[in-house]
Amino acid sequence: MFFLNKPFSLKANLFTIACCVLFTLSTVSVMAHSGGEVTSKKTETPITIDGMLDEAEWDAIFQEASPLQDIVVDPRDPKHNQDWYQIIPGGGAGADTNDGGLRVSRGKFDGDDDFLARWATLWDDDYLYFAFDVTDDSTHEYANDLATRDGDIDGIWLLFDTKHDAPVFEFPHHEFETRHVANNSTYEADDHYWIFAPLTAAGVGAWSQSLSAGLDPELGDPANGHVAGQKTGSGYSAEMRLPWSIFEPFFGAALAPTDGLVIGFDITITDIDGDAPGTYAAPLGGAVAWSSDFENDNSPGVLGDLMISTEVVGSATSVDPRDKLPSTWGKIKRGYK
Ligand SMILES: [Ca+2]
Ligand SMILES: [Ca+2]
Ligand SMILES: [Ca+2]
Ligand SMILES: [Ca+2]
Repeated sequence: MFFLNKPFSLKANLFTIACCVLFTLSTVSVMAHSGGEVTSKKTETPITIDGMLDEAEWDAIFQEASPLQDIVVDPRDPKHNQDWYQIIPGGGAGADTNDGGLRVSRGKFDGDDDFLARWATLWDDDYLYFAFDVTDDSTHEYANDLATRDGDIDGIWLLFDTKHDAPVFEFPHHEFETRHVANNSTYEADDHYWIFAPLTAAGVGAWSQSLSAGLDPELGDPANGHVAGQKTGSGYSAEMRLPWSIFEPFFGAALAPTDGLVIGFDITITDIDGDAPGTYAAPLGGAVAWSSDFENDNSPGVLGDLMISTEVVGSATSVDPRDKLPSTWGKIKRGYK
């Protein structure tokens, strides 16, 4: 150690400590708002929006995403092995329950056959794509008027903070206090969400509800082919494509998918069960979010992060992903009706 003199060593140590502090601070400041992080990779082949998740691109990205990205009621169950957070009851106007799972924000779930969602996202120059494979023991087509959302649905909410500028809240031990966030974060002009009903008597549908409760003229018109769903042997599947132009009125300019772009993002899935179906409330129904809880339609501060990557899906592996399809996923695919 002859080449190290003491002053240099002290300086080096101080420098190291300063770097560590700065690194820690910078890590904290760039953390996702509620912990969820997902990367959307590029697809070179446009996705066919038919509710069938049989594209090789979906196979490839689902293998990367599941089970760590699945929406499950108890992320710490060894079956899922997710190291995410627990919702602290009290958000959502006091309606959070946690009944049936750590991340359940409404109602009660009775296990993975009652509700479990595998999902993935891709993009190309025209669209941001989503695929959902939802396990649901009691599926229901929405049969009411599409122009207004009339009653609760088996449906999917996609929520966006297009400028990714919602306030950040830090909570220790992955215990997320949505009540505190709700009191300090509200929807602004760049924040928006859409509600999708993948199973409808009319074929497809979507609502836009954060600024007005009406049917979204672009996403909600079946003729545009942006949303499709299918019943499966275990529940239902859904595919959506959101034209990048749909974000422009909220973002205030063209939202271009560039490498490293981060958008605030979350998902809520509402589950109505029973015959006739009830609401997304206990005892049969429920609602659960991917990254936060059902406060996400009021408070963009609870959203997670969606990052755009220009890496082409499947390009990192030379094997055909269909040969590696997990048996459960293969079973689900075979269950399409
Ligand atoms: Ca498809
Ligand atoms: Ca269910
Ligand atoms: Ca915002
Ligand atoms: Ca249901």
